[in-house]
Amino acid sequence: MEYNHRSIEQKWQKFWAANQTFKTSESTEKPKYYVLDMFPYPSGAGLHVGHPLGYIASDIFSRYKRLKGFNVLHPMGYDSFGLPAEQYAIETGQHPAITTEANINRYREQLDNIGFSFDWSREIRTSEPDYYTWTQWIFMQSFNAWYNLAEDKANPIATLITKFETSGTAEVQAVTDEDVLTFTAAEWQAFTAEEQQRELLKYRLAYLRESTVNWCAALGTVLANDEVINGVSERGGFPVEQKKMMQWSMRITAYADRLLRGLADIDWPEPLVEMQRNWIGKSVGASVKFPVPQLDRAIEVFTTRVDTIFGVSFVVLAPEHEYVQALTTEEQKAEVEAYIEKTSKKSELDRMADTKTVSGAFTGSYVKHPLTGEDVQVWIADYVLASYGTGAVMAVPSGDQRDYVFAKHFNLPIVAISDTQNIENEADPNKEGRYINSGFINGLTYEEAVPALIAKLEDLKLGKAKINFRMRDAIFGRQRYWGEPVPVYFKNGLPYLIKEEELPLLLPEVDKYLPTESGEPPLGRAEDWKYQAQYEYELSTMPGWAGSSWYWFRYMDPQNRTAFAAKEAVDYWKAVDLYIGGSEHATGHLLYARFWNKILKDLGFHKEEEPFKKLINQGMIQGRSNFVYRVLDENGKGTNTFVSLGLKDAYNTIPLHVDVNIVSNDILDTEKFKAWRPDYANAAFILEHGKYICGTEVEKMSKSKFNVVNPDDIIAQYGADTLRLYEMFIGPLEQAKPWNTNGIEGVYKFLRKVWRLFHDAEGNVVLSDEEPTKAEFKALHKIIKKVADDIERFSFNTSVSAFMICVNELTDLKCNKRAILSDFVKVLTPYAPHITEELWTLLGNPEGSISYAEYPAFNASYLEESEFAYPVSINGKMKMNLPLALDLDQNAVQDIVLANADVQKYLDGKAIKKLIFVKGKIINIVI
Ligand code: ANZ
Repeated sequence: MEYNHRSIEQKWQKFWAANQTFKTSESTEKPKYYVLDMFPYPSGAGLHVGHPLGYIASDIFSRYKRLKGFNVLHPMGYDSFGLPAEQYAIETGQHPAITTEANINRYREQLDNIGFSFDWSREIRTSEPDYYTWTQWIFMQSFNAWYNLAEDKANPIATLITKFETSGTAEVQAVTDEDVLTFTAAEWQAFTAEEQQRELLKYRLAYLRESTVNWCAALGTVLANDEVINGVSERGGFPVEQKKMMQWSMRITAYADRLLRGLADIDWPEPLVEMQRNWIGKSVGASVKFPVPQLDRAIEVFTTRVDTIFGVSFVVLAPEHEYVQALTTEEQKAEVEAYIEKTSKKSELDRMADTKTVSGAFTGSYVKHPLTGEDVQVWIADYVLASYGTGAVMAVPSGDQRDYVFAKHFNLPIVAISDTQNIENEADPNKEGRYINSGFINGLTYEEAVPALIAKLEDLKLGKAKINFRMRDAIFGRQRYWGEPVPVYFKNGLPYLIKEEELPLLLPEVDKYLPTESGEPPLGRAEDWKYQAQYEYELSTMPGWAGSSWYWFRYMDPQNRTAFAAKEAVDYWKAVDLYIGGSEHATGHLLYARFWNKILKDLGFHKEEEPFKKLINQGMIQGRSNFVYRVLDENGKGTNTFVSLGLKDAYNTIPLHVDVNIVSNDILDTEKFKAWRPDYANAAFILEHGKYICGTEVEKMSKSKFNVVNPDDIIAQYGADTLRLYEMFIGPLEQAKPWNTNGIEGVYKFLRKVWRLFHDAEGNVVLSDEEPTKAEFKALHKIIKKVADDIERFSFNTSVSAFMICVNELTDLKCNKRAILSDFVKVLTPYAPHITEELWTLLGNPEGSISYAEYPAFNASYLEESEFAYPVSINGKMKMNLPLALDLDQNAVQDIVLANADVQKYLDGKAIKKLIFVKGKIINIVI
């Protein structure tokens, strides 16, 4: 029988499904291993060959780990809430649940074709009520929790209430909103229930607060910073304004330091760790107060350079700072208001990016320098961000470039504060010299000055050491339909949770997936949708990241109706051992998932500080586009003639993308091209050597570039095993690389060669039970070692070439020994599971057991050489090679060498003086 990938692959895919071969349970003696893929958003376009890259790698790893005796959890599901389905619903009126279901079915079919060893009995979908019940439940846990700094962990809110009841705020160290009250136990007791709720909201991990958002009125929604480009929405180009709104937020900042520290304990790619580190953005510095006598308050600034405090020449507030109005004098009012109006149109991102324009306005007021008592001008400028630090800076033109440019522009003083500073053309923030013009720190070094200043400021109660994080609390609401409803209702303007037993709060039906006429989110359209028929529910839904921030737990126990996962399952599977996915999730998903993991840990639901121990980013597979060259006439108009790549320079042409599926090895199928589009039906071609050669370029894989390759097409032609091997073969997993089918034939040929090792020319199975030769053992044990080493290093591409070498060797040796081939298929099965199942059966094993066979043990002695071809020299001149056993001693060697007929010829009857012998290296005869 010839190798027939189609029938073999279908047979085994059916077998695995029918026998639930990859169904995993917790009750086993084997050690556990959890391999997770980033689950897909099921889009309408289906999978292209880039998507399964990571899934193939993780599947190889999972299959390998099973062979190594591990109980492997390898699940798959769908991140099925999200914008595209909703956008489609708006355009077509089709319920997003329906398109989502159709897309999932299509994904499933495509995934099944590739032969993954997923435990499909554990499939999850984030948009199913069964699942989002628990997303809502986790939200409730966060609402019912506060961050206790004394224990450096979240605690149930009940413990905070107890503290308030017994000692007020005196004993409480918490991460909170800025405007918390200070009160005694008696005062707490005297608060009304609503006052108490309002105060607790400032402590909860999930809380409501007013935040500045990018509001797009035309789309009726808040947009993330990266959805706003140059002040307009990325989608549709509608105007976006900065607006204050009550929004649900998650107090991720409470975890900033733990999120940072945790990075040291996980094995993630360094660039990714660095991105998270920057995102968290820890700055060590000081907060300093500049008294404002006229308001009887102080402006607090955050600085990382308290040592420059004597170089302060003015103070700058963000235009949104709460003191701006009170500080603006009558004379400056018009200017300040005009400036605020102008700057409100810019997003924070634009403000950070713009380092060129210098703009600002003087408020007309002064504050007191905390150490000199001198008057310091107060300005507003948009280079100071409202949301960072305290929204105010002490400006030191000699130390900070933005302050320098600002001072130059507005003619404000610039004073050098260090004897080594050169501030002719720019700020010189050096810390090397000794201080000058700096009061009591004059003559000190940086290391001496900082503690002295902090101590002084603390004495004066005008400052203290402070650590600041760049990270902001995460906004947790979208004014959208297709997401999890927030399980909250409002009474007198205050939010309350629904009862746990009332979960899930189902996503209600609406007539249209658009905001209401009065600008409320789509859920505002739901009829009779009220808690206890009277209280308004929260109308925004959860953000895209909610469902993916805990999904790895659900796979541990997906059908559980009484918990997000049973304690036994969570204790058994613990954390994800290997997580594979794209680097685009570096700061979104991967940060939020770590955050929720820590909340659930703090509240006692599991014990793992970090959810993903090892993480690998698979590189992007780019498209390899093909071009045809349309000839232009003398007026520059396109003709219907196309010239081949090599001849195009003789013509005036424009390149056009052509569907890569009608091009093979860069040669265009001209008949298919004519049939591709009606206007090409009469196309004429200028060929080279009888062929039309297309141009190529590596670009993003996308429909508009006609370079999308569907794995289904590859599988139909070559089979899933070829696709799997080929995806690994094209390059290192982590690297970006173009898809290029040119080499796929070679991989396909390799599998046919494997097949032929088992069959004679007539296609009969011929296997021998003879003892293998040394050479056969050597070829086998080389691959046993190589593949295990490669997989453990996640170097999958190198294994594929090693397989090819091994099969060539076995073919040359005409090896059909059962003992060799049966180990060989075990080594190959993670990569090519279908053909190896079939061959395993041909070897006489019970059907379908290769997935749980044992990875062959490596025996190093097979790789040791037993013979060496010695170079034999006479008087230092190399004459010949002589293969000899390596265990011979000098005497035995001498006997053999001298008896050798060729050596005799060279000696020509002469007597030898001596024979120099170095084991494994040389033989030199001296005559
Ligand atoms: C005085 C000073 C002197 C500063 C000097 C720097 C150099 P990172 O490291 O990013 O935390 N700053 C503080 N809050 C700000 C805000 N809301 N918007 C814009 N800038 C702000 O930087 C902290 C430094 O950035 C602070 O230290 C402050 O300027 C500025 F030679 O204070 B510095």
